[in-house]
Amino acid sequence: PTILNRFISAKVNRLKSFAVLIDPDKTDAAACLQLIRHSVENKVDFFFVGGSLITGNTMGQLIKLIKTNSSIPVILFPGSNLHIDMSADALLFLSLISGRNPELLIGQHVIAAPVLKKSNLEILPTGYILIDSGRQTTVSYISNTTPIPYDKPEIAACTAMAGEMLGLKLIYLDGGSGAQKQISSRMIASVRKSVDVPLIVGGGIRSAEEAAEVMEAGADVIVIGNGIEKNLNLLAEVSEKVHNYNKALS
Ligand code: 1GP
Repeated sequence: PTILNRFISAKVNRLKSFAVLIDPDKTDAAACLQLIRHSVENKVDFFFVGGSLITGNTMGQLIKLIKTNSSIPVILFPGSNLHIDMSADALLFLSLISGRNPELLIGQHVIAAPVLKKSNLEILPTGYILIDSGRQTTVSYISNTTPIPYDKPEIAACTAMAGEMLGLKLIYLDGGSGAQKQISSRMIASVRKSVDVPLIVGGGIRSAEEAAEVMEAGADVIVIGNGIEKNLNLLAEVSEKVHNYNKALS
């Protein structure tokens, strides 16, 4: 099945998935190999690779390392059209619908489209919604957009609804990497009940308990980057939560 179908069928069956975000700037080959091994052992569902600002030139090598050591799908999470790598499996084709910066709503997409059309990457049309997480994150600075206020779930819900009506296939609610706090359960629940498409949630999740809250509030896919960079044990702890949740359903 395609990756999009994996997202959809998990959502329909109320199963949760776990994505590990790897920022190519923040890892060296040895650390990355360790992370890949832990991810395989703990049955991580997806790797997201990318970031809003990438300063090095190691993304290709990183994806190659993942590909030679695991069969976990690699999904690009690009900050711009410079962050496209053909060796990945899929690309979150992000439209930053919480913002009013036309470049990130459609501009970069027009430039990337002919290249993507010829590629083997699976394109995942994604409504990307940034939420204010208590402090300015790299993504809000670089994207030059105002995130949705933390305590305005109705704005997030209406934004997600509009994204779905525009035909976007996934919604990604993000507090931004290194967010001070995770997105509130109230907001996640409100978005969840407003749309049918799979819901990805990330930003600032630093414990298995926080991951469980996000999952229980209605996220279909949980994304963790920073928390695992700082504490590799979190990977196994979150995986266990996700798998126990899924087991309890069956
Ligand atoms: C950021 O959602 C991701 O775009 C993950 O955030 O690095 O804070 O886990 P963290």
